[in-house]
Amino acid sequence: MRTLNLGILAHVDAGKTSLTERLLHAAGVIDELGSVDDGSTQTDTLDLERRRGITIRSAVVSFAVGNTTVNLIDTPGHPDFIAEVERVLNVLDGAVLVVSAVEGVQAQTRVLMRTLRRLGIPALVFVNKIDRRGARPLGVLEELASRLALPVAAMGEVAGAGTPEAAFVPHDGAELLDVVTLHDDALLAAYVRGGEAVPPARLRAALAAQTREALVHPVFFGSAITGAGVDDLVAGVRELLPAAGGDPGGPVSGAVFKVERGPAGEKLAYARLFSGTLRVRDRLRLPGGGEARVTGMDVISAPAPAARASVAAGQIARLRGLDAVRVGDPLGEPPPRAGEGHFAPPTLETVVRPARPADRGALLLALTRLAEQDPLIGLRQDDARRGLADALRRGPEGGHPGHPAGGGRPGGLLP
Ligand SMILES: Nc1nc2c(ncn2[C@@H]2O[C@H](COP(=O)(O)OP(=O)(O)OP(=O)(O)O)[C@@H](O)[C@H]2O)c(=O)[nH]1
Ligand SMILES: [Mg+2]
Repeated sequence: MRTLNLGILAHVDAGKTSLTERLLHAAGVIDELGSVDDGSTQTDTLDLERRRGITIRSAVVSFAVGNTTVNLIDTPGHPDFIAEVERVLNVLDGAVLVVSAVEGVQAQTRVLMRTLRRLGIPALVFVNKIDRRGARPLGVLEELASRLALPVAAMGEVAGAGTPEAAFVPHDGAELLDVVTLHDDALLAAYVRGGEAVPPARLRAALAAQTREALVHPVFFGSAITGAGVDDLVAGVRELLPAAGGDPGGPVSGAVFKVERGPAGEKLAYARLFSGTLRVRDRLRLPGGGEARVTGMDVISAPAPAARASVAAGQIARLRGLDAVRVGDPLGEPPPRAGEGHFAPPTLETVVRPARPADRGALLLALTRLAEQDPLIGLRQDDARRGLADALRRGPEGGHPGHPAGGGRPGGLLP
């Protein structure tokens, strides 16, 4: 089996979580389709996410298509939660950028796409909500090409846009030729010699090669709600995006992109391995000089995470035992894109005081846990004001967002 670590990214409300749900359903992982509006999806599991119908934390799910295991990471679209997206970007092999066929390209779409391109992450575009009144698939395709200056390859067109019957009609090969020959001189020469007789398989292979190099972004159209175009997107994910590489025999190198607490309060660290094989009971060096032992691990699988004795390069694991680990930490050798910040962090400082002084310890613990899950939150204790300052600080003062200097570490609270 090949593994593909795939991120779903978009502006707020574009339909990422609905699409994730639809993909799980299409892959047979879930029998019943959950809905964001009813608070019943697989990935929006926090109480606040369900009540508000928004995504706050990134969530990992997994499904298989053909010989590919896809680890899919649903991310929040609201700019306030950009830190979640930031860490996820470091572990992706590919991405699906979702754009609403009604609202079109938004400021956040531009921020995300620019970052994906800077990092050279291959990305497909899914123009969602073609069933909604006001859907304008051609206009959005044009916006992608002009406003984002994106080298796009429309993989088809929409029939009945703006109606519940809206359908995706895939292009046949001839229509893809124009885009693909732009970056493939050999193919262009074959085309010029032989007219339109370029075999579809050759065209598809050229498109896959160019997509993997992020030279071109194939654009699909569909609806997460009706399911239109979703099978074509799945085929595109399987055929056009690259599998995770990495040598399972090499030195261990990984990156933690999400931290959460289990039912008993134990820390669970989601990490992607880029190289090597990590086993239960292995000791790992952590940033800040400490060491920790992996006491258990799961891989994400349906219907529940599955315990494993080891994970290898390319895979995502949920690790136990790394009590001091923080989001963004490298594991073992520095991973590619280690410690890079991709977005300008928000700047805001706020003082938090317990309503009852006796709750001070509990408040400190809660804020410490918040800070360990969000790399952009730095926490410091301000005894002069007997308050806890929960500071979101930027670059030089706060250190790197992933490793805020001193005060950002739970252990480094100011006296
Ligand atoms: N008509 C229609 N509505 C959709 C479609 N996809 C999503 N929606 C609706 O759009 C709203 C937002 O959907 P979500 O899936 O939560 O969007 P999201 O991108 O995950 O939102 P955030 O995670 O909060 O950024 C919900 O009310 C969905 O029911 C679609 O294809 N068609
Ligand atoms: Mg969502």
